[in-house]
Amino acid sequence: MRISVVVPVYNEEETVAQVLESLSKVPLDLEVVVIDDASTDRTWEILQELRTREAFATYRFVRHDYNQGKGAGLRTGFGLVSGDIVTVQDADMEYDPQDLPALVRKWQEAGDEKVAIYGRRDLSPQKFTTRWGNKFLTTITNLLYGCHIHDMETCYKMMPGALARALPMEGRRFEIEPEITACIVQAGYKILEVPISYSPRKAKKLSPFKDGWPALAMLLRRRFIKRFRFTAPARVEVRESQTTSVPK
Ligand SMILES: Nc1nc2c(ncn2[C@@H]2O[C@H](COP(=O)(O)OP(=O)(O)OP(=O)(O)O)[C@@H](O)[C@H]2O)c(=O)[nH]1
Ligand SMILES: [Mg+2]
Repeated sequence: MRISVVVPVYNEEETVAQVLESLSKVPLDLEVVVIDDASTDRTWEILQELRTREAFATYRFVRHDYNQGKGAGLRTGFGLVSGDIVTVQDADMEYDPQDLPALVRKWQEAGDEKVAIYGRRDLSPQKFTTRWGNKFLTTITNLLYGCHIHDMETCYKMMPGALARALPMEGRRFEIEPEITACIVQAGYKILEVPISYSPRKAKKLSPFKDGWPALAMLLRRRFIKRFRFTAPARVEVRESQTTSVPK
C-alpha cells in the first residue's frame, strides 16, 4: 500500500532540497511527485540535480510551462499519483515530513470509518493578521459545513487516493485549501486532526486580505452553488513500511 505525496513548488530554491531529503527519510512507502509551477529562481535547476541522485530515483519531477498557482499544481499532482492515500507536502520547510507517520497512524486507528486526516498546527507563532485570518476561515468552514476542525488551511490533508483523484479542484490558487476541505466533507468524510510541528517562515508571501477573499468566496460557492458529489469505493488498509522509499 502506498502513500502518495504531492509537493507543489514555486520559487523555493532555499528549501526544496531540504524538504525532499527529509521526505526520503520518512519510514513509509511513499510515491512522491514534485510539481514545479514554472519557478523563476534556481528551483528547477536544483530539482534537475536532485533527480540524478539515487535517493530520488523513484520520485517524479514535473514542470508547468507557466505559473498557474498552487491549486493548479495540486490538480496536476493528484492526476498523476496512484497511491491508496494521498497527502500534500509544501516545499518551504514550514511542515516537517517526519510528522507524516503520525497522520498515517491516525488513519489506521480510524478503522473502517470514512476519514481524512489533517495536520493541526500551533498557529501562535504566526503574524497576528495571518493567524486571525486562518482562525476566521476555519470558523466559517465549521459553521458552513458542520465540521469541528481547528486548522483548515494546513497543507497536511491526508485523504483516500480515490477521493483526491475525484476532486474537482476548480480553485487555481490558495482557495484550493477551503475547496478541498468542503469537498471532503460533502463526500461524507469526517476530518480528524493530529498535532504537528510548524515553523512559519519569516518572509510571508500570502496576504490575509488579498488571498483571504477568494478562500471565503470558495467556501460559499461550494456550500450554496456547486456541491461536490462523490461515491466512495471500499476503504483500503495501509501498513507502515519497514524501509524508506529510497531504493537500495
Ligand atoms: N504550484 C504552485 N505552488 C505554489 C505556488 N505558490 C506557492 N506554491 C507552493 O505552495 C506551497 C505553499 O505556498 P506558500 O506560499 O508557502 O503558502 P502558505 O504556506 O499558505 O503561505 P506563507 O505563510 O506565505 O508560507 C509551497 O510549497 C509553495 O512553493 C504557485 O504559484 N504554484
Ligand atoms: Mg508556506
